[in-house]
Amino acid sequence: MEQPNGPALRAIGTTAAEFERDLVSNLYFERGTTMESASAQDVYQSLAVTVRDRLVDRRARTATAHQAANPRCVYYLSAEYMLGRQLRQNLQYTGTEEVARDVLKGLGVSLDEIADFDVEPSLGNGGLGRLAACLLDALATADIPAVGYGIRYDLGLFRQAIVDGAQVERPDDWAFDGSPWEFPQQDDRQAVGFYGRVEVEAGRRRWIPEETVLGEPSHMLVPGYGTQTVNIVRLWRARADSDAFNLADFAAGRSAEAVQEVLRSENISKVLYPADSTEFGRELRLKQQYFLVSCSLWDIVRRFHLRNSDWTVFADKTVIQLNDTHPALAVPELMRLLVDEYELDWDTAWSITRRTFAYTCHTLLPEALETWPVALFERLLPRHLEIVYAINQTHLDEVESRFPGDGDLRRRLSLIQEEPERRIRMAHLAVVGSHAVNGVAELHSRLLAETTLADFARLWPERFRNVTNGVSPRRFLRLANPRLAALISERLGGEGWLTDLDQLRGLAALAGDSEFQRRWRVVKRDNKLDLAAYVRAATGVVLDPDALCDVHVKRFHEYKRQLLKLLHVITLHDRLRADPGADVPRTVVFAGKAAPSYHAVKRIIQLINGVAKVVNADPAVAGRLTVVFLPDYNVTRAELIVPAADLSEQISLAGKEASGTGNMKLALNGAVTVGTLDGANIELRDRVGADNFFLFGVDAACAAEVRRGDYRPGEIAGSDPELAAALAAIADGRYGAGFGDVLDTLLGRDEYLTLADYRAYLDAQDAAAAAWRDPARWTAMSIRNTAHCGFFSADRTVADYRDRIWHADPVPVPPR
Ligand code: 26W
Repeated sequence: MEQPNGPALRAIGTTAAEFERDLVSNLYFERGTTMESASAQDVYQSLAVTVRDRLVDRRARTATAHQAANPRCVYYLSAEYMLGRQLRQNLQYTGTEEVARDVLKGLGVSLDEIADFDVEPSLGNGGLGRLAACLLDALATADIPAVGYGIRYDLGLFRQAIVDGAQVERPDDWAFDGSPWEFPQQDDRQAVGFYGRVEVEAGRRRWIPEETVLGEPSHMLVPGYGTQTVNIVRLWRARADSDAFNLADFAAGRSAEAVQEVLRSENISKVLYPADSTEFGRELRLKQQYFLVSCSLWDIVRRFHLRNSDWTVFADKTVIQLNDTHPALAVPELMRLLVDEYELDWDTAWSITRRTFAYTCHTLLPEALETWPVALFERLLPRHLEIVYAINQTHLDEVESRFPGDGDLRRRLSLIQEEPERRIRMAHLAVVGSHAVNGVAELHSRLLAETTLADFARLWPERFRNVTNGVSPRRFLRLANPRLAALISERLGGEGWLTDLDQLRGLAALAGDSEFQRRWRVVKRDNKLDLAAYVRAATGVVLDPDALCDVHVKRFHEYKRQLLKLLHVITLHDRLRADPGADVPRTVVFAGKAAPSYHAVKRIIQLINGVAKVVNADPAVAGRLTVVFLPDYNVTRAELIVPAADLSEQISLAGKEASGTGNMKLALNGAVTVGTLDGANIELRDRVGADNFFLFGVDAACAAEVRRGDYRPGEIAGSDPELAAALAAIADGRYGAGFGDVLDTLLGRDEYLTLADYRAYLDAQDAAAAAWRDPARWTAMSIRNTAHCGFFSADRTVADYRDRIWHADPVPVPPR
């Protein structure tokens, strides 16, 4: 349990001497060694503890301030968090980076070497998980009381290796060497039930679980930037009861059976599901979701009761944001707690529940909208099924009263899908149980209200809002791109822009300034040298730091159209073999993971590596075109690639990418976007100006139209010689045999209109090449992109959530 205001604190000194004293004593008392015999891991762990302790004090004062203020608190429920490495962040947020660098130097050690021992806890798949981390960072920076809840997976998102051009997945045991950033709290364990039956006791329905697992929290500190607030993210780990090990089996030599119970329990938080847009429908996944929800709601109610006793103020003190449908079970779970455990009447409980929850949807893909078989639900969560039915009854009664006799509407709005199999629609449950529903970009929120959730938007238009995503400028500019951050602070007269990103607008006036342009280009080139050094070490591929650095980095999915980028590369290969001057010197960087069972895109990864191998070995294009696939893309890799990028590929089919956040990170770091009118690309183009954005392709309405119509990709291929040549090159096996399956997806259905947008895309790329040939023009475009990215700060996103959904006020935390 957290102790506010703690003992007299030794570890808050800011001088180099005090820092060194604490580091050396942590080495001695935490690791039992001295600098003379310490390993790099020892130094890393001790450095981490030394920095962490400087945050603990702020955390204690935050807890004290929150206890006293009894504020409205934001609880963020997410199955995924991509927090990134913590050491540099915490050094920057405690203002000890330079002190640490000097002290370590004095001890004969380089901070950069030690920092490489910092392991990123990759407890997420992609956009949704990273957004959660950026929002927590911005919440703390805004002094808003908040707790993030998640699952402490033992194994994070798989590590990706490329073997003979193909993705190979390896387990990611991120805490193998122990993570110094987490605080396990065994005394806060919580029992979570599964299966069993429902009984009636004293007229009340009571769930008797057949199986229980313990949920043990460990939290990580979430410091605000330039403020005292330190919030937390609480991650739940499944533990077996201490008597789960079956000694009798063991004594009888049945050792596997002996640990069965233990494994079954701890399996729940063993591994993150690596799917980022296709539901898995596995029982263990549903158990993970209920495990997260049960532990978190128990903790939220416990915190409420620390300061309040009257349930009627629960929704005034508590707002729970559902990060997509993955934690949507929180709706029936809160109802179960209020009605079954705390014996409130149904209507009071329902009113509290609705006023407490808000739901963010992060996708438009039908296959990503989770539904669970009623049969599985009934077996695993029998009481929750009853509650879902009761909620559905209340809901459909309201629908009937508002739209009498419209059976179709009731069927469409029901929480239960009846055909072909009875399944629970988790998005419907989240909408019905929430007072606010938002998409993550203007187009996305509009399409949600017009298509996916149109019937609900008609029923409750007042609930539907938009909150466009944002990114943390602390992580994705200050930390990832210190060279650019220093140049910006120099020209803007300080670091105010880091917590007020609109100040970047001050750079626009310098867009044409030749000296500033020169400095801007030097920064970008030095970042490209860093990337080149890493790429050479990791893949052997040599990058030219003066070439146009063209990046397509994100999860692999057909709608993100990595294949369109590849068709461009193949066409460039053809053009350059015919005319070396056909394009500007260009480096194309691909990076991203594919869900292990998503074979179609794993084939695309193989083809990309096939193309890279041939192009990079082709003397006809040497020095003109280089292609590299960078393995194991994650937050740390993004921090290396984003600052080095010149051209940002945001080429998804319009209407498919809910928002995108990589687009924001790249533009913020001076990359110019080539993109479609999809997700937040639209708002990005509106902000940076159409002249500073290479637009192409059909828009969402047209894409839907073409999809509805008689679309013939084969004919497009037939009518465009360059496209036909590129497809033929694949068919002929120029980049490796047997990629007919990839061609079939294009010449067959071409679900994501890759061929339809090909020519427009090539034209946009030619326009980009033309701009790149004029360094003054390109650099001005680059500077304007950064200058006009203020809107895409996660601080603005949090301010919007505050104004439109959370209505939670900051609680200032006094300095010591
Ligand atoms: C059931 C499996 C599953 C797992 C994760 C389905 C869907 C998801 C996520 C919602 C996928 C995701 O990460 N969506 C991305 O969320 C980002 C943050 O809002 C957006 O910027 C991206 O456009 C969106 O694809």
